[in-house]
Amino acid sequence: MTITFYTNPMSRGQVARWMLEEVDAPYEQVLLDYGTTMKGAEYLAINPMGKVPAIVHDGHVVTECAAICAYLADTFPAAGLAPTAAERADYYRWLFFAAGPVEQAVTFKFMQVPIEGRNEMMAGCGTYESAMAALDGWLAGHDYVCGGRFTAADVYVGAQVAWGCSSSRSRRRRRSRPTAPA
Ligand SMILES: N[C@@H](CCC(=O)N[C@@H](CS)C(=O)NCC(=O)O)C(=O)O
Repeated sequence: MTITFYTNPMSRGQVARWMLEEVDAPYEQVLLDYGTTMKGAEYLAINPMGKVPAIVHDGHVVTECAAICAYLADTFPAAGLAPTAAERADYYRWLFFAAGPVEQAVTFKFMQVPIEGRNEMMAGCGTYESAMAALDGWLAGHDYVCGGRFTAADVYVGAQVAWGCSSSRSRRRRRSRPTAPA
């Protein structure tokens, strides 16, 4: 059954698109605009957050990039991107770590919200440095997120790393941009 893929080309929807292509799923895309169709009643009935991406497959809605990656890996097993039983621990551990702590840490850093003092205990990501060190420590010793082969976790974790790198590059570019004369 064809998947309906709701997205905007300038969004995390590109992660879902990458995964749709990896599993070779039949899909049709619906492009939504920020602030208008993305917040319209029709789309809010699919994703009440009014955010992309979302997919609808066989009457089921899946939102959240990491969930979409895992769902597609499970639903299209011929692509071989779902974990085996032996790979599952590392797969879920780092998939959820990237969707939670890594995403939070990068977002706080991009927004220049410091996590200091006792807040570090409350914030699930700890500090940016601790979250990055944990991921870096794992990837330094492993070519893939789990099991020595490419899985859906590599799509998602890889996309999060690429997004983090591009966020910090665009922040540096914004900082170095000359200010317009008053
Ligand atoms: N946790 C969601 C985040 C989705 C998200 O924030 N998408 C942004 C685009 S990258 C969005 O749709 N923003 C539109 C808005 O909030 O109005 C995921 O991983 O899919």
